Amino acid sequence: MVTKFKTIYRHIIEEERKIPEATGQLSDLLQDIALSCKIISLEVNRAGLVDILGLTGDVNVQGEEVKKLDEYANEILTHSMKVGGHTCAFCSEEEESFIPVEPVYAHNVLENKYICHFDPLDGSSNIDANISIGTIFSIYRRVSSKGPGIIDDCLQPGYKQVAAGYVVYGSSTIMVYTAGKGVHGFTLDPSVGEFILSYENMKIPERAKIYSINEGNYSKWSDGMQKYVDYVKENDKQDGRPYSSRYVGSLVADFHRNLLYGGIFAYPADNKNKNGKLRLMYEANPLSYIVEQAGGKASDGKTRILEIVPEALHQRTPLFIGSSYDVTMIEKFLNEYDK
Ligand code: AFP
Repeated sequence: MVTKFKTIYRHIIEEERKIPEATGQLSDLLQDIALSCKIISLEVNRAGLVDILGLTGDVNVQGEEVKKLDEYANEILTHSMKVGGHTCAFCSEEEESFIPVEPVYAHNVLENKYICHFDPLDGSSNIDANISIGTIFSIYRRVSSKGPGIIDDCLQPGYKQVAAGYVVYGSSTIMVYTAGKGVHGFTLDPSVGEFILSYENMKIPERAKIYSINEGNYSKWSDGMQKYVDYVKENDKQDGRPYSSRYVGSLVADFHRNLLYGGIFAYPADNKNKNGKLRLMYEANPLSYIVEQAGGKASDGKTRILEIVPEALHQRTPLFIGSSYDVTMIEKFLNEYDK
């Protein structure tokens, strides 16, 4: 049970103090991201008023252009990366290519030793219906030595992440992150504007109660995939089946619920999309790092997601992520029926 108030800032700093050689750069970068997400959260909460205060593309009463929320979120994070002094490059799901960053503090090349990937507003098609959406981020150490980052810095396999996290803009705004020492969640208290520790050392139940998948795609799936979904719906009380079905269609929201209650999220390949829909660098890798830190598992059906060597920034991958028992079970079904 959490008994005392701890802000995300204090938590990050306390974690950093446990590592004697830490320079504080990662802590600063995480804090920049937390601040950006607080700003995005404010705007997400006002989304329902856009039609009243002015449509996107309009000029509002302050003479500012009303931006689409995903563009707004992208601009906030982009600004934070450019001026923060901690990244040598960053990659946004909204941008075609990576963005190299000139060192802000030219006297100290160590200042910009990180790379950040982010999906500024995932699930943005849900905004108009007031359904939870999220920001996802992931941080790597640069492999180049100095100056603005290069593509090799940005295309590293997921096991090289040093931190990852997400923010759900839901009934509350919650930020969950890992820096390789457990997964911790913080709820935004809007009255004081602070993320307060609300879930310490999160662990995903080993076995799922919930399956999350867009079942409208059933007829396009492989035999193995169809048989797995038939299996979780079978009546076997002793084995805990049928599972409940929950699918928001907003990855962060589906993932967060499954992390808390135990669940399996699947976005498989189908006969139209051979690599599924989700993006390795912006969605699959960060959530896979988090789920493993929480005791769960993530796979593309054959390979551990974190071991996939990326070839392109926007590469897609099938994704099976959540309670470890269930990810292993899907792998077995795919292996047995999809020769
Ligand atoms: P959008 O950002 O285009 O809404 O996509 C959301 C998403 O990438 C992810 O958040 C969902 O899990 C997934 O797509 C839902 O995809 P389907 O609509 O095909 O089920």
